[in-house]
Amino acid sequence: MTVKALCPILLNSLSNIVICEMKTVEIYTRWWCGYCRMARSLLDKQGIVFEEIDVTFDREKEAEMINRSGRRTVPQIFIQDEAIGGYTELAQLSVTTNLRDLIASGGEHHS
Ligand SMILES: N[C@@H](CCC(=O)N[C@@H](CS)C(=O)NCC(=O)O)C(=O)O
Repeated sequence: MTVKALCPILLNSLSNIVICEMKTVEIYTRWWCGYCRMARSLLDKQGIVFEEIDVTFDREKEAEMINRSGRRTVPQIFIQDEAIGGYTELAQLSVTTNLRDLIASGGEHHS
């Protein structure tokens, strides 16, 4: 799924805001999870909009997370359906890659 969003860094010559497509960012969490808090905070600080899926009391979504990621720990983060990993992997990725560029249309992620 692709979300249409305002891309604030792209302005055309007339200073009109250009609508661009951003990659979907999803994060599976549990409410008590410290790594989830850190992952949300990192994304928030970079101004990245994400969809949070709280699996604390949701066995179906938890099964979906395990099925998609092959992992049982939270958080599990996906960028445009690609499994990024947990907070540790997201933090590492943010050191080597500009996450905002990554999620902007045309951004590439090489793992
Ligand atoms: N290295 C992982 C650590 C994730 C982790 O340990 N998450 C805890 C919650 S904060 C968890 O899911 N624990 C339950 C378990 O290990 O089964 C990351 O950075 O996401």
